[in-house]
Amino acid sequence: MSSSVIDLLATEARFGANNYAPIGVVLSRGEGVWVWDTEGNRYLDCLSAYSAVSQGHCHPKILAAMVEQAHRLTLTSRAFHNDQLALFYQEIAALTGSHKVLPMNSGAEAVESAIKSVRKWGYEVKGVPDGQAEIIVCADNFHGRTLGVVGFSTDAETRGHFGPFAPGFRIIPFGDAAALDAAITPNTVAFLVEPIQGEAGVIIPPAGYFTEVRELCTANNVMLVLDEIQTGLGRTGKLLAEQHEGIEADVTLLGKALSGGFYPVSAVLSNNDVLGTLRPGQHGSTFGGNPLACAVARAAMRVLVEEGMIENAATQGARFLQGLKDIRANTIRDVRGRGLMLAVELHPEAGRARRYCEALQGKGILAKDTHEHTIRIAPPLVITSDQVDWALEQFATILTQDFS
Ligand code: IF1
Repeated sequence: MSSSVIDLLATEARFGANNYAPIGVVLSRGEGVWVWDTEGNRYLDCLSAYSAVSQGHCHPKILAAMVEQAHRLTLTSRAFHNDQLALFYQEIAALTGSHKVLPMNSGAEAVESAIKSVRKWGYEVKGVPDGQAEIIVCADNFHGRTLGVVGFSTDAETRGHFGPFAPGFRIIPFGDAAALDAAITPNTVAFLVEPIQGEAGVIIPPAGYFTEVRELCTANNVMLVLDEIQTGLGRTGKLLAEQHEGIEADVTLLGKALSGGFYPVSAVLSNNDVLGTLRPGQHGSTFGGNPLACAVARAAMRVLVEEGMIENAATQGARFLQGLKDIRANTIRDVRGRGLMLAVELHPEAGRARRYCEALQGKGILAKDTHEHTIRIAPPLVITSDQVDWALEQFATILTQDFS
């Protein structure tokens, strides 16, 4: 590492809150699936900023839309209309089939907004007594970092010493429809769940789980809220992960790739009832729905469809998954994934996943460990067969080494 890079790291360490432990690479440029560090080394990005850069780094059409809009108008607040918001609504509704849209910024804000909305729906439409609304969530969930959200996390690091927390949440095991059935009460307003649990290690629920979940929610007048912030917009090889299950959520949360990584843009999508309960003055955001965000999101959605990225995620995801399964290495305990949301779980004796990610860095691949023993793999959806094959060679080399 050059002295200037060492200076950057030292300055970060000196002034920054110490809430991250990044891999030791300082990135300064990106294009498509590639990123470059300050020394000019190139890496295949197998994290895509936790799936936010699905369209590839610095996609030229999203960039052009952003620059063009930034020259004209960036922020008006919602005190006035802007000429991008209606077009954003129209296009996201057409893409997803949703009826109502609430634009926010971060993913966690979308989750918070959904919680507020389903509670309000519960009181005003379902008839739950005031203050009694219950929301069911799953163990090992990840829905963001705000106080409301970490309050129903089951991860000690995520929630430890941040309390006291808001009441009104019940936690059940993921993938267990009987547990949902047992947890629903007359005061249950919603079931909030990830279609595939990302942070938990890319956990795919048993086949048929979501069909049963959908039936239980419908039968009990409970809103099914799918957090598709990570799984949505093509990541799993379909526009929405719910399509693999043949179901439709009542409320869908999108974020991350909604802007192609240019800017924080999130959205709550719902049927008419849930977002219909919000009246002027009851919810909002200075930046939510701003013209720059809308222009960026419109371009990000357009290229996803026009450039066949969703189909490519299905095709290359299947190739990547099969290639990982074909690697014969006794370090590997399990390989799983859907589309380009993949994970390799290592045997605990094989050593920590972090070591493997550092070794991958040496081979020109950036990937991120999760939960000690799992390597998460989520490249941009524009990855080609040749790039997948090259990545697989690097994975094979690293996984057949022993870092224990
Ligand atoms: C970090 C994980 C990924 C999410 C789902 C909401 C949010 C996220 C399903 C909140 C965010 C991120 C945040 C990031 C780490 C990351 C993550 F490892 F923690 F689980 F992606 F896999 N719902 N996930 O995955 O969205 O407010 O961040 O925009 O550094 O905390 P946000």
